[in-house]
Amino acid sequence: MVNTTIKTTRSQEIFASAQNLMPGGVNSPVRAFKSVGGQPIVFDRVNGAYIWDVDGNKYIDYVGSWGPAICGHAHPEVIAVLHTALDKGTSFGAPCLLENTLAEMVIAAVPSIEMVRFVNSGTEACMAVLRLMRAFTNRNKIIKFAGCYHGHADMFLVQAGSGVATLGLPDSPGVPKSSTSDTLTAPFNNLAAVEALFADHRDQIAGVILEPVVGNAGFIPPDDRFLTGLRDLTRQNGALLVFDEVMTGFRIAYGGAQQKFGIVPDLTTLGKVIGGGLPVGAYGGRSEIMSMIAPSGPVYQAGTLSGNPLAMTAGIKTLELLQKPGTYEYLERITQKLTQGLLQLAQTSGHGACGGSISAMFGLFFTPGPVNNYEDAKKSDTALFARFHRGMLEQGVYLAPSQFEAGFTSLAHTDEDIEYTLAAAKQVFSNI
Ligand code: KE4
Repeated sequence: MVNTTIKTTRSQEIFASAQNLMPGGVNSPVRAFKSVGGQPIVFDRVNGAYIWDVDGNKYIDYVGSWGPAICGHAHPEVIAVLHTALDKGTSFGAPCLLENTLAEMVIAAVPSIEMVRFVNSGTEACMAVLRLMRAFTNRNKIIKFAGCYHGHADMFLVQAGSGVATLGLPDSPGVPKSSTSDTLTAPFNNLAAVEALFADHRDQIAGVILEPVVGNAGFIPPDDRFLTGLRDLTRQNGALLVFDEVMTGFRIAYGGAQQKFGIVPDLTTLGKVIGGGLPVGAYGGRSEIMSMIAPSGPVYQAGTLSGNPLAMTAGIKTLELLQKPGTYEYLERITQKLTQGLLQLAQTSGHGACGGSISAMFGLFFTPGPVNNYEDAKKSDTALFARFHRGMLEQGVYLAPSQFEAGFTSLAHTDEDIEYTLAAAKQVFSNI
């Protein structure tokens, strides 16, 4: 499996024609390798910890479809139940028992969730939760954190204005100022900045939304008092605390980051893992808040394929597999082994690096660090990261194609896979 120079002829052909068919040749920007350069890889199939490209190259996969593949790709038990479900049709557009079953599992697992609504993506979940926050508090402003990603809805596509206490400025063409003017931004892990925003906008802030462990600026865990501090500040100011656990849900722990850190938000968004690789999102929280959602309440949200029987089926089986004893201990062990090994190799080869892992989520920054927020993360040597990414690809290891993404392991990754990855990294670090 050791690739010295991977053959990418077929990838190049397919990607060249893709560029004439879809913007940038992709259906999601990060897949185009823009931040690591070089030929994007076109893939053909996945299984367990591995992914194969259209030229037949095999890679150990640490992207895992950006989170859903926590049990390993194409888990035989997930595939089997999907085959059975398929014979009953692909979509009902009407209530089905599977929605009850997955809802009961999510409610039983996630401390903040008494009632849940399924949608089709994390973006949809975050859009809906924002509307709900505003309706429940009758306030319009929200606080998010620089570097945190909550999907591509207008209200979240902001950059902090000059300083950190000003209103959000659109971060993309097509996003009107009116959509972002109520979005305030603060640095992650900075309680004082949040306190200042509450003081400057007293009684106007509906809530605070964050990735409790950041994965979209690279991997940035919360400081010890940060989550507790946000819980206190939101309560003191009559605002809601929202954990966007689309990435961390059922990955950091079975009950998500909120179970791991013992902080119960008012609302939670989910996605990825709970659909077992099929399109899914969800938002949930206290019944008092969720009952405002149509048709039980006035806050409108809807979706043709929400609660889709195939996504529900894959999600149910995935969560059943994750309930097995020893799951999270295994994920913690192999991910620590990987991350600590990579850090040690980077440092002994003279590259400044920092990073870490929690359960099956990890990250590595090419900067001495520490990295406590997005500003720190941006000090990373992204050119070095790009050379590392390409080198590892040549060695048959597929890492997320951006310094500002997290890495994902699965129950299918073995000690041998980790040891192979570390041997490959040793070789790559010596060459870059
Ligand atoms: P989706 O709309 O992509 O299902 O979810 C949006 C979202 C919301 N919240 C968090 C914390 C997320 O991580 C995401 C999506 N994550 C990215 C990974 N950086 C998806 C990969 C992509 O955009 O292609």
